[in-house]
Amino acid sequence: MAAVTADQTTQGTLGTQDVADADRVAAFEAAVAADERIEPRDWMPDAYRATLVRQMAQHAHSEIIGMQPEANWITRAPSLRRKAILMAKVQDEAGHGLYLYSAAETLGTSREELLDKLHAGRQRYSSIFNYPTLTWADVGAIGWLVDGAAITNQVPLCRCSYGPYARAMVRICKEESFHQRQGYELLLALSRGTEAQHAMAQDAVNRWWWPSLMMFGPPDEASSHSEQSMAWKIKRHSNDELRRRFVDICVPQAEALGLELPDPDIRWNEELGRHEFGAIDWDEFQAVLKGNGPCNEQRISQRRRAHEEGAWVRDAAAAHAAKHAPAQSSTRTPAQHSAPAHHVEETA
Ligand code: FAQ
Repeated sequence: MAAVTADQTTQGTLGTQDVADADRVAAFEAAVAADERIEPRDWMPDAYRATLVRQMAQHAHSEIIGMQPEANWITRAPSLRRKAILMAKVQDEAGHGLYLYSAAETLGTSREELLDKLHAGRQRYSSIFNYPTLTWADVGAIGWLVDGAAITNQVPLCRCSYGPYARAMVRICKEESFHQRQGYELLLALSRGTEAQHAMAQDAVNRWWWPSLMMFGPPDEASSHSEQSMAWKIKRHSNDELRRRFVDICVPQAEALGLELPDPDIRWNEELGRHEFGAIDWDEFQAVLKGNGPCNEQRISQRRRAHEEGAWVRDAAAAHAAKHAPAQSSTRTPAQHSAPAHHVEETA
């Protein structure tokens, strides 16, 4: 944003405080209207900053909690090839968390602070990761549907008005595309396999379809943040718009896979130029958000345990960085490592 920076305001180059405030608001709004990026040193309204921290933190937490359901299957992958792919995918999710926590740090919130809030239940992560992975086919369903929904939601975030978030999303989306493809390919192999394999793939799709639609958030009329986030160009589309786009993408893919979507009400509406679909169980969504999903307790306690068990890694990294500090460039900071999620047994 070629506008007013914090340095300019603290140096008093804008005259009285009131004029400075009005100028800063005008410069911010003009930059958003012109589709320019807001950068960390640009002035921004407190509420814009708070909204970004909320969304980016929730997003980062989702990436690292989202490692757990699939990590559950690393030791039981059916072949070396599948195991290598799954390990790479789960590691990618850790990397996405890292980019997003780093992007959130540019807004003045440390990774430590955000993790503390997650562990204390004061910040959310995506509802989808509170469902269990009961069979190997769930790995395919997550890739196809969960990563597919994530891409649909996140490609527009590459044009988010906040520069560091938008830039982090570019690489994340490329990696999510690989994740989606591997899930699709896995499901295709099962669908074309034995009768039992086909049934396992269908069962996984039956269980993951509706929760995937919930990933897009509440319906527009119940979405408290959408209007303001869209005005600020943090979000580019409403929750329902993206959900509809996702259904339109999935219907032909399900046909190609030879699998059914578990919704008898899905049908093409010629007039609207899109698919109609059945009612989503928003009571279930709210119950999961309140902590009553099948795996909420397991996910958060596992995350807390992984964090505690990783304390020595963070301490060692900080000690190493301190020891070598004089030899390093002043721009480098001690690495802070978040412990990877460990293997967990699904219980539900
Ligand atoms: N789960 O007013 P809105 C992934 C909350 S990454 C839980 O509509 P907003 C990759 C919302 O926070 C998946 N909470 O909110 C992967 C708000 O709470 P508050 C994560 C939800 O922010 C794949 C309240 O409801 N992706 O999958 C959910 O405008 C495989 C009202 O909602 C992102 O985070 C939900 N589903 O829109 C990793 C993308 N939906 O503050 C591993 C970035 C809503 O009132 C394996 N985020 N809430 O207490 C976004 O695009 C937006 O934040 C939305 C929600 C669209 C999720």
